[in-house]
Amino acid sequence: MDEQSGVILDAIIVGAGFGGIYALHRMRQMGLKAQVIEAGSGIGGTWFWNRYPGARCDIESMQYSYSFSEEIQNEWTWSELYATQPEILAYINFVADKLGLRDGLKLNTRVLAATFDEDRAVWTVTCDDGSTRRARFCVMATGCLSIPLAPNIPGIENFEGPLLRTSDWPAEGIDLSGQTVGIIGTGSSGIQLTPALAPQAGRLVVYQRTPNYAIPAHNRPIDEKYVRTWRAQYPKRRAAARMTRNNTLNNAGYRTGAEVTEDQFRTEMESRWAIGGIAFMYGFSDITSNPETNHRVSEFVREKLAEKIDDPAVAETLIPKDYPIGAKRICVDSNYYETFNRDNVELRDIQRTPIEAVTASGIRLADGQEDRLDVLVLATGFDAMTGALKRIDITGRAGRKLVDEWEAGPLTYFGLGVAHFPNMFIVAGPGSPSVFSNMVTSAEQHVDWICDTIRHLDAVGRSSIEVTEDAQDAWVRHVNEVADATLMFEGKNSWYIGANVPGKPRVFMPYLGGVADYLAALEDATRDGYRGFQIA
Ligand code: NA7
Repeated sequence: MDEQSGVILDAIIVGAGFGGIYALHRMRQMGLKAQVIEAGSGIGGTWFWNRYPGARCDIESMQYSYSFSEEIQNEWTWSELYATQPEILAYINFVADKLGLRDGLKLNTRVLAATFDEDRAVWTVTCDDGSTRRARFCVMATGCLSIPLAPNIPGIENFEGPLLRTSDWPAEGIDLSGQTVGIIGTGSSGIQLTPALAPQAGRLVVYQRTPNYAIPAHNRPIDEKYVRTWRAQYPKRRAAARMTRNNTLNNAGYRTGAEVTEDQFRTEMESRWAIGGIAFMYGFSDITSNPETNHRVSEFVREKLAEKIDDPAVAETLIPKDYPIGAKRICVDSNYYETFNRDNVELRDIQRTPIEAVTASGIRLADGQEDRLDVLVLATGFDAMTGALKRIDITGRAGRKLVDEWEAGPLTYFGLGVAHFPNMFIVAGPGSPSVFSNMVTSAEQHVDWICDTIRHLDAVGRSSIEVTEDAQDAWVRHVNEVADATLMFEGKNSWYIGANVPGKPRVFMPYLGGVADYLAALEDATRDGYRGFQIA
């Protein structure tokens, strides 16, 4: 679709990740005129940009995939338990082609501003190529981890070698054979990248500020029998996943830590450790809310990690000790800790001995030690959840700016809409289960609700829907109350609470009440005449 001068679209969808692609499909099915605008030169969102070696999803591929089409579920065959970034990117491209969506995508175009015209109930969206488009609805499918952080590390601009970022790794790849490579950052990205680069690099130096807990993935190829079983059970399993806390089948335990004996506790932990992955965190119902249960689980993991690391001094630095497991986003690893047993890999504890400066040829630490590096990689994280939305100049009713409304933290109703911003929807945004769930199915659920809502408005001959301030205040209070009853504020520099970004308000952003209860509450409000929304 080309420039739409004079034409008012039904919807502009910002972002061509899983949410945006599904939104375009659903809207076209409904006969609506919609267009996706995407900054990247291809679709896939997170999976388009984060192409670093080792990048992989940590939700199982049979679950981290669209559920809306049986045909797609049966046609696409995943090759591994946890899909690699290239495979996920190939999958979303396969879906876009199969559904014939290409002509609804405007790539290489960044949305700079979106302004609501109250008199006509129309959004005007302005892009970085100077073009503008108008639409009745604006769907922000902008992603939760799409704005990389530019870390404030002194002298970084002086480094003369290649400076790479995990969040926009060169699409053509880069040969690092024999090079001395420094990696700053040991979150999920650093934890996946380190074991992937170590065999290739001549020497790898990893700069760790906060140690992370990672559960082994035990990734493996999946065979035909496994795929057949899943396909036969898909409807039942997808329905069961919707009834969980995170849209994922994790075989969640219903007992609290206090309800089990020490033997039962160990048996449960050992069996989950042997299976691996995020399901480990669902062994007991109160791991992230009860300090005692959490302490037992954290201790168990610390013991397991210590067994993997040969050098006790390295183990001392690598194993987290002073914050509860799960309070920082849990990582899933393949040989991360073991990689530090290699002769060509070194760990620097920059919490104890900070980076003094990046120099032209490497990194100098506060104790004067200097590492000469050929290549420096930043795996330093994102301005999560609110970053992408706050970078668009969004103006709602009466000239209100989203950046101002969200100055003290994101305000939403169900994570779907914001008071004073009529006809603007967010997909898997703050205030919804979002990053605490399977993002693909959560995006589908949001898009379904948005499309059903547009259908409802059209059916009753109304042109706008807007969250009321009262409903928003009550929802935000509820989101905070649920988070306050957990250990989530104790994670060191956690992006869940904005603590990884200097100056960002410390607010727990995703909704922790669980997908099943969330969907039930949303359905209840919707059935009750869109309670909490004003329709005009
Ligand atoms: P994360 O999890 O935010 O990790 C970023 C890492 O970078 C983390 O270890 C940070 O240490 C470190 N960091 C950030 N800024 C600095 C500076 N200035 N100096 C030194 N170290 C720094 O991002 P990821 O990309 O790994 O993962 C994001 C999500 O993607 C992940 O949670 C999954 O959901 C998938 P810190 O912990 O702040 O001390």
